[in-house]
Amino acid sequence: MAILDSIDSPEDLKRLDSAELRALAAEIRRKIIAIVSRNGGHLASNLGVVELTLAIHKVFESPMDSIVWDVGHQCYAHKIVTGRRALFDGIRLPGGISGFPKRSESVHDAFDTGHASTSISAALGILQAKRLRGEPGKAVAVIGDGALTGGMALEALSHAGQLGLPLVVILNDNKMSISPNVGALSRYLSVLTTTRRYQSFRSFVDSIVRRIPVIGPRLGGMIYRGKRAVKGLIFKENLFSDLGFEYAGPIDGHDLTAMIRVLRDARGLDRPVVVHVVTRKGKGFGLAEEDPAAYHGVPPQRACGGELEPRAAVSFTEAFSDAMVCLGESDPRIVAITAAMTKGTGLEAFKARYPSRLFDVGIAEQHAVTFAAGLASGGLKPVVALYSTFVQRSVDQVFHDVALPGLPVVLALDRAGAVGEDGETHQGIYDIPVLRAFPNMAILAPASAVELALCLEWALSSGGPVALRYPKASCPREDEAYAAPLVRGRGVFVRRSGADTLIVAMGGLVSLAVEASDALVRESADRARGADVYSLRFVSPVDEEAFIEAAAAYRRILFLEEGVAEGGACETLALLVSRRLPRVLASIVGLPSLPPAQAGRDRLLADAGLSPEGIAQRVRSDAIGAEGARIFVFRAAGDRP
Ligand SMILES: Cc1ncc(C[n+]2csc(CCOP(=O)(O)OP(=O)(O)O)c2C)c(N)n1
Repeated sequence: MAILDSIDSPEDLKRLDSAELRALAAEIRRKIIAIVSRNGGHLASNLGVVELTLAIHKVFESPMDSIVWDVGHQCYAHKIVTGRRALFDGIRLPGGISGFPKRSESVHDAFDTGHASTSISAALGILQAKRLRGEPGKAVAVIGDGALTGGMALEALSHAGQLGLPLVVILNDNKMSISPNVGALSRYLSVLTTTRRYQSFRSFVDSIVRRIPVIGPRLGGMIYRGKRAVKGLIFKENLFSDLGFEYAGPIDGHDLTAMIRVLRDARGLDRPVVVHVVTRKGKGFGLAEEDPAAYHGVPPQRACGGELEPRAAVSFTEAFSDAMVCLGESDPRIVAITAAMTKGTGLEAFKARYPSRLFDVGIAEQHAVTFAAGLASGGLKPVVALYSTFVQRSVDQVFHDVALPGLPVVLALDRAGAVGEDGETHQGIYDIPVLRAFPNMAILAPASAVELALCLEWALSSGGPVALRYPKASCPREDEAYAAPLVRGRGVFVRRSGADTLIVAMGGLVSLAVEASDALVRESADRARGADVYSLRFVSPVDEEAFIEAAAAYRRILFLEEGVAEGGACETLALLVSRRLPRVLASIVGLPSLPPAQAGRDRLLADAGLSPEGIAQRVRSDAIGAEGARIFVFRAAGDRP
């Protein structure tokens, strides 16, 4: 019988010896590889922390001790040993367990994560709460060297050093973010890990300094300061000890015995401690060890033993990538900024072509945006490529440093709209309500590869702040309308045949509306029963007069919002229609504020009524606006009332 079959809770690990734990680690790795190959998910990060997870659960007493996983993408072994072994098969599938920690899923998931660099703040808060409530237990933050580059992590280290609570920070250092880690902090960690001799020398000096006698409080204070000065002279600095942490490491993160020993010591301390663990991303799976970036996240059904899946049509990300390389050629002022997502945002080609004009700032979206604002003030044309969900980190920077002063910064927001299996933390559905409220900000939503390139070109020459948002999807077949020159605030008709109904769509929804419209044309010879399609192009600002002129000929307007329905751009346009064209019935279909967890993009869209069939059905059923209200927002199942 496999050892894993007997692990129903972390308690079951306590009775295993080192050899059994090692065997268990191998079993867990096999399970992760098998399930991730089928369901998709974060492979390399999870394979790297199997021993670390077992050591943590061997030493700490979860749930009394709270373990917070930063980002949370590396929690698979944790899920497997905390009572979710059987459920693991359904990870990331609709109705299955999440690929990230969820308090609603298990008492062992101390905090919900998904976005990086929150673990130290959260674990510190949890520990402080335990202390104030007189509850027992420790708190552990497990943070990668990538996530440590985020400003929040550094803010939290500073606060933890001040509070002095016995927080355990486990730094999982694999030298990788998604791609190789960047920045001076990463370089600093390398110095700590590469100079192992420094460590033994340090403990030697520590033991000598400790032997200096302490006599009386005043003298003691002097000697303490003296000790620090002696150590300071010899070691120059250790960032963590200078911030008030004990520092243990670097430890081989695949050596269970060593880790268990050090973590036991760390658990016994009454001060904050950083345990620096060195792991290998992708450990135990050759392809992932060789190319951890390619196996950071893998799509469902990718054969982990072999080749990558052949690519279908060009994706919006690839279209952005091509457009950046092309426009970069003609204007050397164009520079690109990414927050640890060179690959995900499609900037690898730009980096290869113009290496000095690509800035990977680490997982530091806030800095990325203000750095770009600085570049723009200095006369360059910065494009900050982020996922829509991660621009949320830098909302104030977008407002204060870009929008308000009207600086020409382009935000290229990938994964806008419904996002698949990563779940609710990664949805790209909130950027429109947030960004459209800001002054001077234009928001563009291209419907195709050609239109994306036009939009980027327009954005770079507009002289003001522009967000360009596009989905994680394949680009549709081109249409003449997509290639029409851009005019500020104006959209274009993509289908126009004199139907009764106008579908007003944006970005990735335009081609779905076109499919719906074409299907309606095929099924009825009566043109009036079909639907024309208008692509907004500009989510904001909208040229109201031009829009009213376009809308005036219709009896009904169906707005499709590629984001949350409420607070979106369509709501404002529907109000405009009700004011200016009172006989026209308007309704809005958009995404709910909390879409179902971890369903694929197509399923999320279909659930919300945004599939081509759903859109066509809405037109056919004549339900648009029929409920008696002038503006009707269709609610999807699961949306809040
Ligand atoms: C705020 C934020 N920005 C970007 C990401 C995307 N992201 C997910 S994992 C990851 C790299 C994390 O690196 P590290 O913390 O070192 O963990 P590893 O995968 O190497 O174990 C990034 C950039 C994110 N989750 N949150």
